[in-house]
Amino acid sequence: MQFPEDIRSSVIEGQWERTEPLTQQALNEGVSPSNILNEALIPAMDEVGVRFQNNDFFLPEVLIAAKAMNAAMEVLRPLLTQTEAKPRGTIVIGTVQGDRHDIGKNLVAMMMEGAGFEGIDLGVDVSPEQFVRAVAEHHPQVVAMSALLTTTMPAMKETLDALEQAGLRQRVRTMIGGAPVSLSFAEEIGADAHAPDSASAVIKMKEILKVSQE
Ligand code: B1M
Repeated sequence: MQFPEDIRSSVIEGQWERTEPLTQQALNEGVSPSNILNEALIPAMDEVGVRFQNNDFFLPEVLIAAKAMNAAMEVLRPLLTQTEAKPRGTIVIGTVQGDRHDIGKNLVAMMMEGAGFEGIDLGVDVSPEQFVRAVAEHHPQVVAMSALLTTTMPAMKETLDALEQAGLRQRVRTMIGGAPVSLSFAEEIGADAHAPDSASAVIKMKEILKVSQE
């Protein structure tokens, strides 16, 4: 197998039946899960995005590439979620209202779980009220929100406002992320942290909760 090219092309071409065994093979050959993610899977989805933007791909091609990406993530999941011994806290995570992109959010949730956090995953298209209910019910230390669309970024602010109105804002730290989301946007809306990718999301999470980085 040619790594990363074979996995990358199987995702771009939406050959999800190939992606799973190729991912397993790469692991068997000693490639680390993070290299599979960063050298094959994430660049493949970036390329799908470029082709979609250029009208070379349409929604069915994007959907089937996402299916291939998910097939690979299912292989990586047990490795990414192997927990460090000590429970570090609880996180409520979701993709904000109006947004159905969940690959990045799932990756962040897996990495958090792997770092010892308990993740309460609310899924996609999560309304501010659903976030508020989950915070009241689960008492997490952190609320983590993902958005992939510029049009859904305002839902992050709406969620922070809803937490404030419910009197819960001071009880939790908040983290936001997703391709269009920046640190300056986080500062603008008053989120406590921003992370550009899943690996730095874990580092940021430990920073804001002041738990050790090892
Ligand atoms: Co959509 N889509 N999509 N799409 N899609 C984008 C985001 C887009 C950039 C494509 C493009 O035009 N080039 C564009 C957004 C443009 C914009 O707003 N500026 C777009 C569009 C327009 C749309 C629709 C509106 C298309 C339409 O219907 N006409 C539609 C919207 C549907 C909706 O949500 N209501 C739509 C639909 C879809 C599919 C359903 C077909 C599918 C999603 C399938 C799924 O998620 N289950 C899809 C996909 C796959 C994409 C692209 C191609 C890939 C996204 C992805 O999974 N990347 C995407 C183009 C792109 O991003 N290059 C695109 C891989 C993933 C690992 O990366 O999600 O960025 P990402 O996550 C990263 C970081 O961002 C970060 O960590 C992750 C790992 O490093 N991160 C966080 C994410 N969340 C975080 C949270 C954190 C911290 C870090 O803390 C809490």
